[in-house]
Amino acid sequence: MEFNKWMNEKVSRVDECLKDIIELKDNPQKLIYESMIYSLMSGGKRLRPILMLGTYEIFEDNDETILPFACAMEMIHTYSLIHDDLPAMDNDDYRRGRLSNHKMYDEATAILAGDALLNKAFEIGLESIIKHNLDAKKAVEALSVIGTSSGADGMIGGQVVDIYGNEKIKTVDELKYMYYLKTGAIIKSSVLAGAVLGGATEREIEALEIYAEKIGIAFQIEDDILDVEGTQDKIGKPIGSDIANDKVTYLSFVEIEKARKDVNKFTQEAIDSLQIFGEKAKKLIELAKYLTNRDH
Ligand code: GRG
Repeated sequence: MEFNKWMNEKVSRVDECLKDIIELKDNPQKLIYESMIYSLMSGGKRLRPILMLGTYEIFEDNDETILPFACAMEMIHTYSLIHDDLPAMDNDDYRRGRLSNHKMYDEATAILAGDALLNKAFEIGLESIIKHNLDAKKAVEALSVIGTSSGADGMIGGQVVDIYGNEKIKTVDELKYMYYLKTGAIIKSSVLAGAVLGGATEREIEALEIYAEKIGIAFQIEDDILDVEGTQDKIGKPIGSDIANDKVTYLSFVEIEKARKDVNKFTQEAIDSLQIFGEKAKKLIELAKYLTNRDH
């Protein structure tokens, strides 16, 4: 199937699954559901679920049973964006061209919506083991990888380093470490959860680990480039905001032309790591190119 059609089909199925999971009911806590749905259904690209589904496709044809895991990834990502926008963190009034969650609702609701999305992610993953009669060992391993990548030694750790230690970053390797935790870890766990659920061998996991790490760093450098090029306003982030805030980014260490070359280099290394899968990795190859050629 042609790549764009494949992507659109995956996005629709993830959207449908998310809608089924977060159902608006007329009960006293309805507000929390409204707030969760507001951010979950606000035009995210669904990159992490698609990475998981694309990886799983290397091993299995029918991804219906792992859709809840893919949705779990999107819920964790959405929670992180809601909390990242809060006044205590990045203090952003807009996200994806719309009011951020705490501006649309209020801070308490935004904090709780993020918390509820994080809970829901693990709830649906665990529920699906029973509902789809999944291999419990693989499913628990996948959830464990997802949990670690979003916690203190993953995304939350990266956020802490960025908030409290950004100005102390002195080398490109220190910056890459922060980026790996903050952005790369959940990109990697999206790929690895798909691999574990699909029954990948150790050698296959190793190859996919390299793929995920390389696309993660390429994706983040591309984000830094987009920030100075002024295309970030499309997703509601003020143009050049990281630079204006004197934040250390990849462009604090290298010229923009070199940064562009590095994006291409890491993308190519990601693609090269997939050689052992042959034709089966075609979608992951396309995804690597899509992720790092973003004006979307
Ligand atoms: C609050 C625990 C906590 C963590 C926040 C993800 C994050 C950590 C902060 C977001 C800030 C940021 C701009 C990170 C760079 C990675 C990035 C470009 C995220 C946006 O991901 P996309 O492009 O977003 O997949 P969409 O809108 O498509 O879902």
